[in-house]
Amino acid sequence: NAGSKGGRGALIVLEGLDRSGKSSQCARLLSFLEGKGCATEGWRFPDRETSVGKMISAYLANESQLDDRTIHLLFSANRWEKRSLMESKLLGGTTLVVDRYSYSGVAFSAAKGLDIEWCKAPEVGLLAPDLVIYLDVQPEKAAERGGYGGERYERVEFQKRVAEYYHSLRDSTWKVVDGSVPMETVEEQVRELAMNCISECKEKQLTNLSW
Ligand code: Z5A
Ligand code: MG
Repeated sequence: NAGSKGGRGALIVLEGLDRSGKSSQCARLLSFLEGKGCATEGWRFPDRETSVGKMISAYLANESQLDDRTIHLLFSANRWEKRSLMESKLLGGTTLVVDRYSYSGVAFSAAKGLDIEWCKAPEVGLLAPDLVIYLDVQPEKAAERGGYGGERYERVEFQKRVAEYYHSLRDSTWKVVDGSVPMETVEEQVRELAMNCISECKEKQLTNLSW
């Protein structure tokens, strides 16, 4: 049930490989929607502000070591600790533009070698996105954008595995957008998908990820 007169907000997730442009496009979409007077917030996972998020952040910065299953569960816990706030925002009519979500969680951990079904299990029951925009960029092309570390070859190989797992997670909520074209071109497509989604999901029930 939509909790506000205008209907509920949409849960819009951006996914894609490293450097595919997710954060750039989330920011652009957010300011576009704000300009339209649409109640919107930008969220990202990991949310590094919480105590779980601080553990994740230390791990990503190589300041701490955690085994693969432990960090997987922390990423998932980081989404669970935001679930009820996410639900109340959406029911209150706010659209959430989310930079990475459960798909990152599963694809990255599976690419490290963990069983994909094991990876999916802790995500079940989180809110299901209304729209997942996957920014499609070849790993080699993404690597050229800079910000990649010294172990580029290894990273590109890893990103290729991540891309394969992302591919296996695609469902009816996914829209694949070519992320290798100029930012403004990507932005236009993202806007259109988002606007359609926002108007279509107003009266739709929120559902849970079920995999
Ligand atoms: N991770 C996980 O394992 N499990 C989980 O559950 C979750 C995450 C949620 C940190 O994520 C790591 O956590 C990530 C996955 C893992 N790991 N790795 N490896 P993060 O979200 O904090 O990562 P990030 O560093 O902030 O973002 P990113 O993914 O690397 O980049 P991006 O947001 O997709 O791209 P961007 O910052 O918008 O753009 C990158 C550069 O490309 C920048 O210079 C732009 O100006 C440029 N760019 C962007 N778009 C274009 C186009 N269209 N043309 C040319 N240049 C462009
Ligand atoms: Mg980013």
